[in-house]
Amino acid sequence: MSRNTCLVLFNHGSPSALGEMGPAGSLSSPAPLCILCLPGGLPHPKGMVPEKLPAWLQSYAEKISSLGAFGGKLANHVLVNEYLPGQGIMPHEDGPLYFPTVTTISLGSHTLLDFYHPVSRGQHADSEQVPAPQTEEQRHFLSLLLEPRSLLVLQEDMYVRYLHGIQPTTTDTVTEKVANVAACNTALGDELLRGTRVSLTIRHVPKVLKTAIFLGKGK
Ligand SMILES: O=C(O)CCC(=O)C(=O)O
Repeated sequence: MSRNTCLVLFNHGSPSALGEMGPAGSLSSPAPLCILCLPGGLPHPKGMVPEKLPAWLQSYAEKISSLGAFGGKLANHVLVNEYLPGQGIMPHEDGPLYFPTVTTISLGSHTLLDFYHPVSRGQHADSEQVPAPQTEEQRHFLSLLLEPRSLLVLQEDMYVRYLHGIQPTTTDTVTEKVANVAACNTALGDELLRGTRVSLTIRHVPKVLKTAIFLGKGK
């Protein structure tokens, strides 16, 4: 295994690239376990240290890139998360370090990916900006059912304007908020029991360093 490969090392959380996401969870938290992140860790604002993907991941990266998902560029970053039933990921945005398209292959179980309006800013009479009181439920406006062996391509407004997250639950109810029911093997009102899900989040990081030697130099 190369230096930048992390295997079963950390729970998904914390990095500054992830907009409104909360702090890193402990291993007992309802956050997924990151079982593989290539190159290791999240991209650095100064640029990502490039690393060859293993052949099995490279083939998915190439297939998805050939669909034009990354504006003609090749995917160069893959995050593999494992979610046990009851685990989810807090509403977050993926941030500006990635090409603004995220592609996700779901394996094992289904899940519901929920979309949220960002916390809106209310305007005071003295023009001071204050967060409007909104619950997460009020901000949740749409969900997508991600079936096993499906590929999700998320871009444009769904990437840049809204937050996405997965509820830490063991059962999902198919409600009218699930926008892709017609395309799925399910019906309104169904209760779907979650199993273990592994997601491959495949992205393109535009800012890539030529060599690791630049990291840590200067400001
Ligand atoms: O596992 C998923 O499907 C979502 C992962 C995600 O939102 C992320 O890595 O930013």
